[in-house]
Amino acid sequence: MSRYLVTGGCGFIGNHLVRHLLEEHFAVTVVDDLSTGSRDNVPDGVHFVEGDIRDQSLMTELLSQADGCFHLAAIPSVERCSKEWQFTSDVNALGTISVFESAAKAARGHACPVLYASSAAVYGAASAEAPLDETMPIAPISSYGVDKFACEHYGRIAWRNYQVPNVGLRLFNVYGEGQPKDSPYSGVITHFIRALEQKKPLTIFGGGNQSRDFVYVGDVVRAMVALMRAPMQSEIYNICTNVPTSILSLAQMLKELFGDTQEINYQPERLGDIPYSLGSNAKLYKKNPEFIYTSLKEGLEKTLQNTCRS
Ligand code: UD2
Repeated sequence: MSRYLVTGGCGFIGNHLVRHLLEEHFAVTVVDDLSTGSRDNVPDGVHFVEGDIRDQSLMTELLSQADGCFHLAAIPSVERCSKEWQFTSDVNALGTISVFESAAKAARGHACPVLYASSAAVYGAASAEAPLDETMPIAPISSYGVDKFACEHYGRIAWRNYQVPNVGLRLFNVYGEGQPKDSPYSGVITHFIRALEQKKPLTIFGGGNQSRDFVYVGDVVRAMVALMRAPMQSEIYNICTNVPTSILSLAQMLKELFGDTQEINYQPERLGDIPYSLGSNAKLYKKNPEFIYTSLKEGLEKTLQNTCRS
C-alpha cells in the first residue's frame, strides 16, 4: 500500500486531502506544527507527527517512509504575510526548500515526488480579461505571492539539480466546509455563511463587482491525487474552474439559499484587493480530460449541508 506524507494535514485543504486519501485506501502520515490547524482534524488511522517542515532530519526520516509528499503547510494569508514578512517567508519559501532537500536525501533509492501548493497570488494584479494561464508573465504584488513564485522556481531546481519530481498547483479561491469560521484569514464564502447563520447582514468590501474563480475543495483534492499518481518532472497547473463570479452575485446566491432578506452592508474596498481573478484550466484538462468541476451552486449546497451537520 502506498503511503503519503501530508504536510499541513490539519489545515482546511489538508484535512480534506487526508480524508480523501484514506477513502482511496492509502496510508497517510501527517506532519503539522498545529500553529493554525487543529489536531482534532486528524482522522483515526493516520500517523500524526507534530513537527516543523523546516526540521530537515525529521522531514528526511518521514520522507524516507513515504511514496510521495503533499506539501500544503504554509501561512496562506496575504495579509499576515505583509505584516510578518520575514517570519512568513521563512515558512513559506525556505520551508519548501527544506521539503525538496529532504525529498532528495530521503533514503528510498530514488527521490520522493512532491506536490506542493502554489497560489493564484503569483499572478498579482494581472488583468483577467482573458483567463490567466500558466504561460503568462508573472508579477506578484504581495510577499506571499513572491514566496509562492519562489517555490515554483525551487521546484524547477529540485528537479533539474536533485531529480526530485514535483508539481506545483496555483490554487485559486478554494472554498468548502471546514474553513475556520472565526478566522479573519478564511475566505469570503466562509465569512458570508457565518453572517447568514448569525442573521447578520453580509459585508461587501467595495462595490461587489470584483470577481473570483471559486473552486470546490473536493475537486481540488481529487486533482491533487490524480496529479500525484501521474508521471511528473517539474510542472505547474492552475487549479480553477474558468468561471468568474462577482462577489455581489455570490452574496445573492447565498442569500437565496438561506432565504435571507437583509440588506447588504457595503464597506470601503480592502487595501490591495484585486478586481478580477480568473484562471484557465485548459492545461489540467489536457492532462486529465475526464476531470469534472463542481458548479458553484452545487458546491455551495454541499458546503452548507456539511457545515450545518458539523
Ligand atoms: C485569495 C486567497 C489568498 C491569496 C489570494 C491570491 C483566500 C481566503 N484567500 O484572496 O490566500 O491566494 O486569493 O490572489 O482564499 N470580501 C467581501 N466580504 C468579506 C470578505 C471578502 O466583500 O466578508 C471580498 C474581498 O474584498 C475580495 C473577495 O471578497 O474582493 C475575495 O476575498 P477573499 O478574502 O475570499 O480572497 P482573496 O481573493 O482576497
